[in-house]
Amino acid sequence: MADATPLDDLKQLETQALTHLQQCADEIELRAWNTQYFGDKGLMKSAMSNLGKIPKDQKPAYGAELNRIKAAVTVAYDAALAEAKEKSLQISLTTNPLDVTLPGRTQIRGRLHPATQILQQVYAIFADLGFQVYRTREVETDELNFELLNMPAHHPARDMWDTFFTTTGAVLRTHTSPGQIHVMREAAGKPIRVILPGMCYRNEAISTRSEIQFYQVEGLVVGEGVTMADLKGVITAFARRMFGPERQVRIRSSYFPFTEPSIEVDIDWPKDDPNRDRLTKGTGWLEILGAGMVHPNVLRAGGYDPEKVTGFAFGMGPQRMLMLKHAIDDIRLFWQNDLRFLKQF
Ligand code: FA5
Repeated sequence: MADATPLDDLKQLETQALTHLQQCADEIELRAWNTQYFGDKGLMKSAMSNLGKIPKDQKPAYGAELNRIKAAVTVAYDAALAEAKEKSLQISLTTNPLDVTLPGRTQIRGRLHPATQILQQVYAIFADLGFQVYRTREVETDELNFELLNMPAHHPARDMWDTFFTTTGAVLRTHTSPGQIHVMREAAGKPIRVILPGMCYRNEAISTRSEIQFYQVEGLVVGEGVTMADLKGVITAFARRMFGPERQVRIRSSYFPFTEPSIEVDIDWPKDDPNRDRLTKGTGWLEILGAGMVHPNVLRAGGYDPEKVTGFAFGMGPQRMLMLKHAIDDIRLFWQNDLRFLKQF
């Protein structure tokens, strides 16, 4: 048998490449095939570099045949690759069908926490009544939280507020009332009409109506001739705007060491709510605020002369107000961060 000629070798390379190509099952195998034949160290490349060793008279025929084979094999490869891609597309469409007619997923938008929303409503109403917002600190001294509010050490009224103390003897404010002293000292004798919103802390039993951490909004008005009638007017105007004219407001006399006389204000719980009795302990009313005429000792502590000016103050619970507005049956829902609750506002 005669020795294989260089042209025979090329023919054999073509047959081998095409047979190999047919055996490739998918795109990955096809790409490997491509590297094996057309890569830098591939078989087609080495056939090219053989050209130098071919006897001169056979070179043109060898070159022409090599070009023909390269073209033919490339066409076959491109066809096989296109077919493999189509096949994998069909597989992904049938195993993972995409229904473009389905409605899109709705984007969940962020929103303000209900406690923030009610605070903003409170600010808006008081802004219309001419009140400015003033912020004061959450960690207070015993002096500010109690003493200057007419509660010296051992005053029994301190028991009205179960207090968290820090390791250095400071207190987490139990109410926003110490802000009254800060404002008066800063206003230095000028008339005052402000609200002071902020977080308060009490070491007390948690219940459906009381949390250990809750918002209050303090109000303070100081000036010449400020009377209890002004306090009543502001509170009822506020309640009308917040709850609507049909809801009832009840004003009761009460006691706070820093006001004299003192009152508390209740709003009637929604009448059609089945939880009404439980949440109002059978009374039908829920307390939203304490208030009164600023005690002369407190005016003096703030640098004002009680012979010349008078004032009123109030401290309200915005979360209690939101409970009343929407018949929310448990104040603990506010800080549980359950999206089912939060999404309703
Ligand atoms: C006070 O804290 C007084 N500083 C209010 C005050 C200010 C009186 C100025 C006079 C002059 P009281 O403890 O009642 O009072 O709280 C006032 C309001 O805060 C309550 O009516 C209630 O709405 C809210 N509140 C009180 N304790 C809690 C609590 N644990 N959880 C949620 N809200 C509360």
